[in-house]
Amino acid sequence: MGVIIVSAAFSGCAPSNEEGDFSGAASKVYVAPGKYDEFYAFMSGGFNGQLTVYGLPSGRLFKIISVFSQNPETGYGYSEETKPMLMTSYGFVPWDDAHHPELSQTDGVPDGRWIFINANNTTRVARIDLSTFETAEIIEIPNSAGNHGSPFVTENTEYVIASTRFSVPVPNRDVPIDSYKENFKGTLSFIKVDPEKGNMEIAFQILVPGFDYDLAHAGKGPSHGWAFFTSYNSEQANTLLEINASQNDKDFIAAVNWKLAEKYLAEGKAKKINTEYYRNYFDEDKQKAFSEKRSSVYVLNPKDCPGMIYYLPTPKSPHGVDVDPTGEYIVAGGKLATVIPVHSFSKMLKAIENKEFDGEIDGIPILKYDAVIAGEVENPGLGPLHTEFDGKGYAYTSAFISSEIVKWKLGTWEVVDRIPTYYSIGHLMIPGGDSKKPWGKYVVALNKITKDRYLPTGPELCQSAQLIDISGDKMQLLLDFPTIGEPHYAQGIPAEILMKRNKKFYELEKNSHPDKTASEKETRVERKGNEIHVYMTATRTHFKPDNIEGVKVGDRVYFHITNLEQDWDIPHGFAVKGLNNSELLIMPGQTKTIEWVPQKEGIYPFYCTDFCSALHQEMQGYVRVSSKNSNVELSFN
Ligand SMILES: [Cu+2]
Repeated sequence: MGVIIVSAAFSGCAPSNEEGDFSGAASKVYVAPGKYDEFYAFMSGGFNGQLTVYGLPSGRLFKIISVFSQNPETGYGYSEETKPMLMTSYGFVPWDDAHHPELSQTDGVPDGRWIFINANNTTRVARIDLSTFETAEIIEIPNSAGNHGSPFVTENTEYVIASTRFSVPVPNRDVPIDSYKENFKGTLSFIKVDPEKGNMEIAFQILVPGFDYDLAHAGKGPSHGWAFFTSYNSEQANTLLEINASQNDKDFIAAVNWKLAEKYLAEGKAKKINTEYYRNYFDEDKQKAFSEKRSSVYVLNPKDCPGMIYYLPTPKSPHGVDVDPTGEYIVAGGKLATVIPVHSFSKMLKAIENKEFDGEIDGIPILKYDAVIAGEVENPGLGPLHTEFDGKGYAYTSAFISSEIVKWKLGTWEVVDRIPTYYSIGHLMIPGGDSKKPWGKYVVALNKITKDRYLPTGPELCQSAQLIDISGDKMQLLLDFPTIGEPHYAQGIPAEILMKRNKKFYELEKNSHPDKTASEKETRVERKGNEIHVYMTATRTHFKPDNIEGVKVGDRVYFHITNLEQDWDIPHGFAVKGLNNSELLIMPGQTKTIEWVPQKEGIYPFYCTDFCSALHQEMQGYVRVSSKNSNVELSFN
C-alpha cells in the first residue's frame, strides 16, 4: 500500500511525462563519446564564488575555475603562490559572490582572450586567462559596495565598467544611516584594460546620486563610446526598500559618454580621492601571485563635466539593460514594469542636441521619456529582467514572475513566441548574445528554482539551467542540466575559438619561481632557524626526496614542489597527513608551495593526490617529526 502511494506521488510530481516527446530533442543535445561540444559556456558560481565551464549542447560540466573562493581541489587560495590573489584592503578574503561573467571583445565580438567576473560582496573584478582557464588578476574597486552592475566590456575591451549597488559615503566614513540623502553617493567605475597583457587599472570613477545601481552594458557600433547603467531607488530610501523604493513611476538608466569623460580626466577635471585598494596578479614566469596596494583614485563629478552623463527615465525599478547588436536600441527590464521600454540611441542624441530635458539631478540632465523612447513591448510577461539577441532581428527577454522567455521583434516590438522555464528564470544567455555578432543557435535559461526537475537532495535542491533551441521560428526546450552555486549569468563562445588558444603545459625553462627545483639533482632540504624548506620534484611516479628526517615539532615546513613533467594533462598532487591547510595541485612545469606546521612527533606519510599513472599509488614518502629538543640531524633522500 505504502509503495503504491509513494510511486503515485513521484509520478504525480515529475512533470517530464506531461511535456510531451523529447526524443527529437535528445539527438540535438547528444554529443557522442569522443566528440566535442560546439560551445563553451561559462557560468557564474553565484555564492560559490567561482566560474564553472560547461559544454553546449550537452550541458556537461568540465571545470570549476577558482576565482574568489579558496578551492581545496586546486589548492587555490591555500598555496603560498596563490594566497595573494585573495588579498584586499580588508585583509585576506577567502570567499565572494560572483554574478556576471563577460568575455573580452574585439570590434564588438567575443575574442576568447579573457573572461571577467565580478565579486559583489568585497567589491572586485577578476580577469581569467582563457589560454589556461586560470585567474590571472583581481582588482578591488574602492568607493563601491555591492559590485553588482559589473563587469561589462566596451567594444574593444578598452574598459571594464562597474557600478555600485549600494550607495555609501564617498569616501566611506562614520555617519548616521538616516543621513542617507545628504551623505550617500553612487559610483560608476571605468577599469582600463591593457590591450596586450590585459592588466587592469581603475582609470576613473563618476560620482552619481545615491540610488542603487543594478546592471550595465556598453554601447556598440554607433553607441560605442557610451555606457548604460540601470538604477532603482531614485527615491533614495534607506529602509524597507521593497515599498519605499517602488514609489516613483520611473527610475533611470544613466547614459555615460565615456569618451568625453576621458577628455575631462585628461583636462584635470577629476578629484584625486585617497582610498585603499588592491590589485593582485599572477605572474606566469615567476609562477606566483603578487599584491600591489593602490592609495588613490580619480573621481569625476557630473557637475564639473557637462554632457558627460544623462538620465533616461525608465519604468519601473529597472533591472537589466541590454544593447542590441546594431547598437541603436537600449532595452531595459523593469522588475515592476508592465512593458519593456526600448530607448533609441539616435533619438537620445537628438534629444540632447535639442535640450529636451525634464529637470536634472545633481548636475545630470533628465531626458524626456517620449523624446528617447523607440517603442514599448506590450505583454512581455511578468517581471521582465534581461534581454539577449540572436543577431537575426529578434530579442529574447526573461520574465521572472511568469517564468518564461519571451521572443519579440526589434523595430515592430511585437511578441512572436514564448516558452515556459522551470522555474523563475533570472538571466538568460545566447552565445555572443550581448555582442555585435551573436551565434544565435541556443538560449540558456538560468533559473533560480528547481522544485521537481531532479531527484530531491534534502532541503536544498540543485541549481539549474535549461537549453532551448532558437534556430527555428518556435523555441524548443532541449535539456535541463544542474549547475553549481547559482548560475547567475553566463557567456558562451564557439569551442573552436578557445581550442586554438589552449595552453597544454607551462614551460619548465620559463619557470623563474625563486623556489623552483629544475631537476632531481637540485632537490634538497634546508633549515633556516625554525623554518624547513623542502625543494622537491614530482614526476611519474615518485617524489624526490621521499624520506625526510630531522623535522621538529613546531617547525614551519615549506614544501616547494616543482612538477617536472612537460606533457599535457599530467598534474601531480601533494598532501601530507595532518596538513591543516589543503593539498597542492601542480600543473606540468609549475612550482607550488604549501606550509605545514607539525604539532606532534611521529611519522607522517605524504602522497600524490592526483591519479597520474599506473604506479600513482607508489608515489609516496615519509617525514619523520621529532620532539622540539631532539638532536636528529636533518637528512633526506
Ligand atoms: Cu602523481
